[in-house]
Amino acid sequence: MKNRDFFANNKGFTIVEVMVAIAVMALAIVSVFSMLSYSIGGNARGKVLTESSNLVSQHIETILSLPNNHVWLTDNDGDGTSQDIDPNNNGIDDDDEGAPVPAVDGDPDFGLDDTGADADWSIADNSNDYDIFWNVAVDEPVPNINTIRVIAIKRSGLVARRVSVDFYRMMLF
Ligand SMILES: [Ca+2]
Ligand SMILES: [Ca+2]
Ligand SMILES: [Ca+2]
Ligand SMILES: [Ca+2]
Repeated sequence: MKNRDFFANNKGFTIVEVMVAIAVMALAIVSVFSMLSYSIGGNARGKVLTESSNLVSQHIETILSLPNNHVWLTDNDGDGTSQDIDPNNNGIDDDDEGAPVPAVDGDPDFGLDDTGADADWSIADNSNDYDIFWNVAVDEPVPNINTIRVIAIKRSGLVARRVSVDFYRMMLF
């Protein structure tokens, strides 16, 4: 008699109750796990972001300290020069303005966003596992001031991170 009543025993658990309990536990485990991996991901992202921002700042300081005639301050592939020749010379690459402004070379935004072989300049930071690229827009936004965009890209790791910063370099003195 006792054996027959086992599954219907009020003092024990029914199979449905056990299944519900297992489901609730599984849910709890999944949510704890995803909170955990989110926090690990957040930490890694934050670390790489800080790292790449620091590298970009260091490189900007280097560029700012160069003499005006240094080759690193030139538009190496020409896509950052004479790209804003519309009548009002408005600081926007004419390629980004569409009709009726005529296209200049088909490259948007003075080539400032270029990386890899399209970048004006690059250095490999092997010790930190980064590539740093920079591009120069000549006489932008105004004559005798160049806009330079520095881009740091982490090569490998769980999180790909790209940080890019624009700054102006006075070319007169
Ligand atoms: Ca260029
Ligand atoms: Ca323009
Ligand atoms: Ca262009
Ligand atoms: Ca380019």
